[in-house]
Amino acid sequence: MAIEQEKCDPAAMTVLVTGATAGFGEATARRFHAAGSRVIITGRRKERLDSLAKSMGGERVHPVQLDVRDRAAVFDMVDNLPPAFADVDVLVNNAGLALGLEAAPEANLDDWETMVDTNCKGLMYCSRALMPGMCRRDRGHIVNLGSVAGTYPYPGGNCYGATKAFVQQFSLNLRADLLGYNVRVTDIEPGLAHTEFSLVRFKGDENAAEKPYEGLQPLRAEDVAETVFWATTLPRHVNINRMEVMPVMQAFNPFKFHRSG
Ligand code: NDP
Ligand code: 8X3
Repeated sequence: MAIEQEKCDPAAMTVLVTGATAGFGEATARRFHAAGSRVIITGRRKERLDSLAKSMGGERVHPVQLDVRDRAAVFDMVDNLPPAFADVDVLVNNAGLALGLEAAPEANLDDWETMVDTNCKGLMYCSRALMPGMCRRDRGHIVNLGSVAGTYPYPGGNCYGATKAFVQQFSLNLRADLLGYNVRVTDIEPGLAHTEFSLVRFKGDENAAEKPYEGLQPLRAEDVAETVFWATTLPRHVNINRMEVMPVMQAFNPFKFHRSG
């Protein structure tokens, strides 16, 4: 039996990126747009969306100011996409953040709630809003931005790592539920990458934000965008379930022991 090897043509795709105002999301939107895709760019900072759309020449781009934590706004956006952008082929669930690096007993509970609301609930809302259309058209791809922090624990990673473990398992469970449809799901799990992530984590403290990157070459936003682009343009019968991507200069912690005396 001949196996159909339909290559996914980026120029025929409509791609929705959450958190397209910075970092991976912006680089991903630019990567797809440069390849001819129609892109829906979303995020809370409207001036950034407008300037990104302008830099793309205003063609094949639809900016929507959106806070992914606002469930009604997510569904409203999907219901009101202009016809040329309505059939979303690729959802990149990228919007997310880490807040703080305190040990759990001292951590700020509001920060924990913001991470859960954004990284878990926002990703759930966007996925749930777009999946029915993908199933109806029997065509689609959901790419979630997980993290190595979802697999490997580190001090201060507490709630952030747990939200990314949710992303990993949610992605795999979506695969289970979408079996039978030509709808793919991929969890991309980057390691240390130089974006605004650290500035957000350390709440604007530029010195603290730069420390993790000192003396090494972290991933760049473009590196991660390329993995998203690669996974989504593979032939339609291929599903990348999970992909860990680290800088060469990053590896794993050894186990630690606390010894008394
Ligand atoms: P950046 O801080 O550079 O970008 C984060 C993006 O998320 C921004 O566009 C921001 O837009 C958006 N965002 C945050 N909160 C919301 C919200 N409530 N609603 C809508 N958009 C929101 O970080 P990165 O590009 O590095 O991070 C992107 C994703 O990758 C995140 O999920 C992060 O956890 C993950 N990741 C990052 C790694 C790293 O080392 N950098 C490594 C592994 C994973 P705006 O503020 O305009 O809303
Ligand atoms: C971001 C990578 O190591 O800062 O998800 O948690 S890390």
